Formats: sequence, structure tokens, C-alpha cells
Amino acid sequence: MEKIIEFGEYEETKQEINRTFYEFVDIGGEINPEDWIICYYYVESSQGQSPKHIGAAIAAEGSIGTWTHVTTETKRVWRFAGRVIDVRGNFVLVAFPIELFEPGNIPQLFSVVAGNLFGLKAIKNVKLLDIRLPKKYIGSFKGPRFGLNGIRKIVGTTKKRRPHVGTIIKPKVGLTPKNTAKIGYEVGLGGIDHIKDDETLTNQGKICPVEDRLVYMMEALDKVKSETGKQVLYTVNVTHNTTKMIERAEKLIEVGANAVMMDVITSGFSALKELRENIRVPIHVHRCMHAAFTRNPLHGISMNVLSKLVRLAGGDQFHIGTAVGKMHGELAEVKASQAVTESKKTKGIKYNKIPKITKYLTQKQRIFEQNFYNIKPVLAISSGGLHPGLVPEIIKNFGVDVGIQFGGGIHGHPLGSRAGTIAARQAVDACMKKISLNNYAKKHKELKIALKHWGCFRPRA
Ligand code: RUB
Ligand code: CA
Repeated sequence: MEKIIEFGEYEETKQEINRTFYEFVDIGGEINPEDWIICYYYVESSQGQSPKHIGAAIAAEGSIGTWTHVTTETKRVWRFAGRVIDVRGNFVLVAFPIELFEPGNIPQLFSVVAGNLFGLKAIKNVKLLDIRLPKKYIGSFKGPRFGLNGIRKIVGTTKKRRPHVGTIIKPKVGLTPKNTAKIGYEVGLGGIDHIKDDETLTNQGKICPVEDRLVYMMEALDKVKSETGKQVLYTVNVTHNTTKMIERAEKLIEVGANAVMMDVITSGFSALKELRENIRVPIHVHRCMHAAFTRNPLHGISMNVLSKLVRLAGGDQFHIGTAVGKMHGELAEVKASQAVTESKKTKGIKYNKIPKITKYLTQKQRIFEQNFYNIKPVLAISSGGLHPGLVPEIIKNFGVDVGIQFGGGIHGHPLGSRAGTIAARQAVDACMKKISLNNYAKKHKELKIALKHWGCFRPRA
């Protein structure tokens, strides 16, 4: 028999220990997936224990167990035990009874399925790959107010669907409010769909006070609208403590903001959820700091999980990565996040069966089948080290339902930001017309210059 869970190595009898361990394992047993939250983990033991054993440790720690038997345990308590329902290699499925979870409470969800388990000594590595959520749990969230289609309506791309072209004003900090707006005007005339602040630019009064920035920017965008008819979204960064963030967002909306952005990992999912519940403009969600726990393939929490929870919490646009740009994230992982972000129902692993795992997990092996019911799709944003030469790969990989965002790839254009935007739009147009960039560039000067400048270079720094 394999070595079993140590609920204290000392005085417990083997029988008691055995009973405890097996109570947390129910492989092949029938469960109704609508009564459980099922988690998909990659696990490695630090003490030579089996993945099943580690799964049981996770099931115990996340539900009713601790390191020893407790005299306070009653029969009732066992109804709320988590259990291992499948194991394949180092991959395990652990189901937690739905009663353990408080509706609409993302912090508590994390505390159960991604809490103490990350610190257990018995575990060398553990990665939470996905969470399958039942209908009643999903129903306790409102999701995005606008979502992918709502954003398309505002930007005017509902009929002629194409990827949105967005920009992060660069340099990311240091510009005055007036200068920021001047650049906004330039990219607006170039045909930008969305302008955003960068993740570090909030309300640093000495550098760029947020209210001035917003007012000047909206003036510039009104001018763009009157000259071109085009409505541009400006997502002003309101990241702060939750209460201040909401106050700030409300104030900025009062003076004309048509959208906001926030950094969800540094601020928290509950901050996003509260923001969504309090304001009525689209919310762009940046993911900076996510790589602290998504990047290691063996340990942490996957982007799928973050994407799913951003969707439930109410983000309208969310960064999923590029696969080809400057930020880490391989294609299958980014595609899996896009599926979670945008699909009505994701195709993936069954609730009770881990598929045969290949060395490199495919998109479908990373995510559960998941119905999102009435929760709207979120627009997936590809951003980080992009420029026109990389647009065909982005569209090939992510289709038309993607916001392609350029910082350096627009403001680094040799002819300036307006030309940079025109080049980015031309690259998208070329792809939509199924013409190669080089061919399209023959009659489109801005694109030609961008291609000469960057080619198909994949940034690494
Ligand atoms: C991109 C940028 C964003 C990145 C972060 O600027 O400022 O913060 O999108 O990456 P640039 P991700 O286009 O100059 O690289 O979106 O993958 O989290
Ligand atoms: Ca940035």
C-alpha cells in the first residue's frame, strides 16, 4: 500500500489514518457535477508520495481536514469533504462540495481551491490548471456589463467585424496631460479604436494628474469624433484601493470618461467586481503581476483560471497574451485563455475525466468543458511587444474577436503616432482582405515604413 497522508505521524492508529485518507478519494464514484466545484491540478510531491495522495491532501486542506484528527469531528462534517475523483499521471481532479462556497465570493473561492495548499510541505509543485463551475455558482455573478459585443457596438464594428486596434500611450509615464491628449488626437485621426493608460499610470499628481488627463483626452476624442465620426474608447487607469478606485471612476465618469481600466491582480478580483457593480462604462482589465503565479508551468495558477474569474467579476476586456510578442505565454495557453474569455461554452476536459496528457498540454487539455450560461463574453486583448509585422500571426491565432494593442509598435513608427496607427490599421485591413502585408504595403506607405522598420521581428526585451 502506498504511503498515506500524514495527519501527524505520531499516535494515530493505522486504521484511523487509512480511513481518513480514503475518505478523500472517490475515483470512479458518481458525482453530480452541478453540486461540486471541480478543480484540475498538476501535482508533484516533495516526499515521494503519489499524485493521488497529494490530491487527497489538497481535498482535505481545502475542505474539512487538518494535520491530525480532531475530536470535534461529527458525521455531518464529512458531507463537506473534498475528494479526489480522477488521477492521470501527475494530473488530478479534486471536487469540492458546492456548499463550501459562498455565492459571488471570489476571495473565498481562492481560499478554498488555491489557498493553504500552495504552502503544504508535502507538495513540491502544484498548479491549478482550471476550475469547473456549476450553473448555480456562475449564476451568483453578473459578469461584464458590456462584454465583447457591447464594446463592438460602441466602437462601431458590429457589422464589419474585425480585430480592434488599440494603443497604450507611450512613454508609459512622464508625459503631461496635454501631451497625452495630443497623442490621443493623433492616434484618433489615424483610426484607433481604443486608447489606454499604461498599468503604472494612475494619479501621480506631479507627473500627470488623472482628472486633467481625462478632460484633455476626452476633448481631443470629441474633436476626433466631430472630424471623423469615429467614437474612440479611452480607458483611464483608476487602479487604487477599492473605495478610492470607485470614487475616482465615478468622478471621472462625471466629467466625461467613457471607459476605465484597472490592474486586477494588484487590486484584486473583488475590487473589479465592486467596480463593475458601481459604474456603467466598460472596464478594461490589465493583468500585470499575473506571471508571478502563471508563468511556471508546474506551480501556481493558470491564466485560464484568472480569465474565468475576470469574466465572472465583470471585466469587459482582458489581456490574454500574444504568444509572439514580448511577454511570456505559449500559444496553447493563450488560446485556452481566449476560449475561456470569449466562448459561450468551452470545449475541454470532461468534469470527471482527465484526458491522456501529451507532453505539451494542448488548449483542450488545459480547460474544462464549461458553460458560461448568461455571462457575456469578454473581448480578449493581445498586447505586449506587438507591431504591424506581427498582426497576421495574431489574427491567424486568435481570429477577428481580439483587440490588438500596440505601444511601441505605434509610437515607435518613424513617422509618428498617427502614421503608426494607420500602419496598424492597414495591417489589419490586409489580413481581412487576405492580402499579404508585403503586397498591401506596395500601395500603403505607412505600412511599408513600419515593415521596413520592424519587419516580422519578435521582441525579447
Ligand atoms: C504593451 C504594454 C502592456 C503589455 C503587458 O506595450 O504596455 O502593459 O500589454 O503585457 P508595448 P500583457 O506594445 O510597447 O510592448 O498584455 O501580455 O499582460
Ligand atoms: Ca504596459
